[in-house]
Amino acid sequence: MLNLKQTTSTCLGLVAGGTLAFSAMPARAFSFGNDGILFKKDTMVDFMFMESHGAFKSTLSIVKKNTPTTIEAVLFKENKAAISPANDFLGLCPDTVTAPGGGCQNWFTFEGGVEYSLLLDSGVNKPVGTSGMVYSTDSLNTPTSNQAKFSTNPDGSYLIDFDDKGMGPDRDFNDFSISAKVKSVPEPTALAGLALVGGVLIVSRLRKKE
Ligand SMILES: [Ca+2]
Ligand SMILES: [Ca+2]
Ligand SMILES: [Ca+2]
Repeated sequence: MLNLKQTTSTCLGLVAGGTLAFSAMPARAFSFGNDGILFKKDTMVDFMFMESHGAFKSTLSIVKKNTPTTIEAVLFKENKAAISPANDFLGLCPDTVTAPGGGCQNWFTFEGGVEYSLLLDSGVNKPVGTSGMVYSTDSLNTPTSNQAKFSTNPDGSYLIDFDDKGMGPDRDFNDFSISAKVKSVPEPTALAGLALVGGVLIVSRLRKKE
């Protein structure tokens, strides 16, 4: 009987802790989209270059929101503007685009509590003199505009498609495309699962003792 009480209280403690952590968590534990990139804790994100379809020779970097022209890290760089004008200036890795160290993948550890954005710099844009820089965070664009589309893949990773504003804002959102996988952030579903497992454990143990 003593053993049962100990087991039960341990399980209840586990469930209570799990439920508390779950309910204390906001609907989204982090921001990763057009409102900005912000994690509570230091978080690593893996990036993969998909393809580009823009006439410019572009570079994709990470910046802090408060210092949007200071490059924290270059993720991917077009070493040549495109393979050819065919297929809306198709660019592929490693043919025309690579991470700075070569390869088609890169990663960055975002500091917890610091707001970041992705920056696609296409150099001198059209019309000439217009900034060729577009940000994934809408409010950093001048004037404020949406230049990157975030969508979610079935495996939970993100697809990010940029429109570089070149040749006017044609809104094609294919000028530079990457995928991003957020690592080491506990998912609310995992915590809910833990609470559920704990609950099932109690019920089954109580039944065994009956
Ligand atoms: Ca290009
Ligand atoms: Ca475009
Ligand atoms: Ca394009």
